[in-house]
Amino acid sequence: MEFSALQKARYAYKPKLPASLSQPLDRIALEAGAPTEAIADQDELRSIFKHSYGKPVVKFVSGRNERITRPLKAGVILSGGQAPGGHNVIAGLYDGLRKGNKDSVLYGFQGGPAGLIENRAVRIDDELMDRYRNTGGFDIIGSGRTKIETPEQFAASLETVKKLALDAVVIIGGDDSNTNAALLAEYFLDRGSQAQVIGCPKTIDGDLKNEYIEASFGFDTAVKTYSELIGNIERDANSAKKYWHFIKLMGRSASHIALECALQTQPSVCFISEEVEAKKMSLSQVVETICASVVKRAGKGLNFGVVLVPEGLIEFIPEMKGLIGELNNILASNAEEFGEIKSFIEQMYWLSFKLSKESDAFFKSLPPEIAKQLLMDRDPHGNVQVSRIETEKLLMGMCEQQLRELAKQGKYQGKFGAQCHFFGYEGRCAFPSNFDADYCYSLGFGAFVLIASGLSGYISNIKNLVAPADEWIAGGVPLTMMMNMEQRHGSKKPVIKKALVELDGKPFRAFASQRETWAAETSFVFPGAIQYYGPPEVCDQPTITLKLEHQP
Ligand code: FBP
Repeated sequence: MEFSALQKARYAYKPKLPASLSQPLDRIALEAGAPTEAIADQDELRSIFKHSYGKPVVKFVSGRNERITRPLKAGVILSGGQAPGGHNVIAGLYDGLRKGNKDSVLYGFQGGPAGLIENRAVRIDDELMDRYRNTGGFDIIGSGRTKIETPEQFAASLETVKKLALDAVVIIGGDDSNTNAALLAEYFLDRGSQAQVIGCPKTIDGDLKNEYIEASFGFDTAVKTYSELIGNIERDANSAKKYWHFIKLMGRSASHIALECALQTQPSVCFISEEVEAKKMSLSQVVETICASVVKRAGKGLNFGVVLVPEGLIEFIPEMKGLIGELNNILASNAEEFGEIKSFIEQMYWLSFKLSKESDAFFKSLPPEIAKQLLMDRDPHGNVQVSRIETEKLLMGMCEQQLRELAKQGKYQGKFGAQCHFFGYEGRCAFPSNFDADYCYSLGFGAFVLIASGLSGYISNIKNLVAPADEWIAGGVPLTMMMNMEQRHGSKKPVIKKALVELDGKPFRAFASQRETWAAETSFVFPGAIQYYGPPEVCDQPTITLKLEHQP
């Protein structure tokens, strides 16, 4: 494989650690707080997590730690969608283990959680690790979306741990994967295994966030990459002055990505799914919002603009949410029968007997391509794969129709040409920003300290992220503390609560206070590419979301 000049230069980058993790290893001690409670449904969770519920939050401080230098064997899993910085989590974990004891061993499970179930492991050594430091992607060991849920899968995971004589497993993933980490930790303890399980907060979507997890890793790099691309398109729109660009952005459920990109680039229109749901906006109201900006700008001779659409929007529009919910249940309970119906027309006919009257009518009103996309396979967690639904095209087509109507009524005299884009995979494997490179390395190093200190059922956490890295506060948070019970596939399950955009939060309020101006006047900002070398105000800035959320 050939390496680019940037990749070679990034190999030499030394990620920064918080001061508490930069001291000699035997000086990194743990300070534990009081026992904790889950955010809700405490009694149910206490009975599910008999051995791991209610542990204290821990912080790394200066002090003596005699256990930290014993030899350890750990395994690591990359779970779910790629996020920039995953390789550095592994690097931090690997370096911590080897610094603790040169006989320590790290295995990487290949292809996500399935690698643990099927015991597909590769031993990570210096040569392998050094090829991936400070690089994007998850290709060092690959990732996957398998969920460890059946008794057989739990038993097989324990079998692997025993065969490899592992002291610990580190699961790098989002809310679902860290829920799985909590369940695995509990299972191991219940079966008398000493193997510990530690999680790390990953997802570009930014929705694994709470008082202790200020940001999930990968969000910083992904939003900066998308913002560069959006800025480039804004510049093109401002130059050619002939297109409206409809840009769908990743963010399966929460709209944190769209919100940050809007704050960075000031587009003409941006939707925040959480607001659409709260205001119960129908699909036609969403279209009307875009058309209002098109008409206003056309009145000033500006027949161009940029619309940001979070991919999760489709599931937050009430009539669509109802339809998707019904489809999920119908398809899950009639999978075989549905699988035998080959043509789309027949599928529609079959569904018309199963859907409610309202959902059936709405389903039939959608363009056939979109209706087909709504019937595609669900992911292993039962979610619609929103990245495969072309919401941007749906909205563009509906705007075209609406504007034709307005023109007939003499309410619009502009010229509407449109282009569609989807920015998702473009941002998930970018070279991690300095922020993500440092944050991820620190999370991995912290995971090592948690393992060496004998903890299980914890997630590695770093706080104070708006400050320079040496002032970051590192430690661990018990996973059960972030959980509640939610309805999943017909029964109540313990899950880590997803953080949606808060409509009374500072980032949303900053956006809402400016969007009317953006809708009428060209207010574009061109952030340019992520910079890795140069002054800190260019290279080492956290996201606007993080800064606003932690503004005193
Ligand atoms: P995670 O929640 O696993 O981090 O994945 C997030 C994401 O990037 C979403 O934004 C997107 O909808 C989804 O992954 C796409 O998944 P896939 O890679 O399976 O197409």
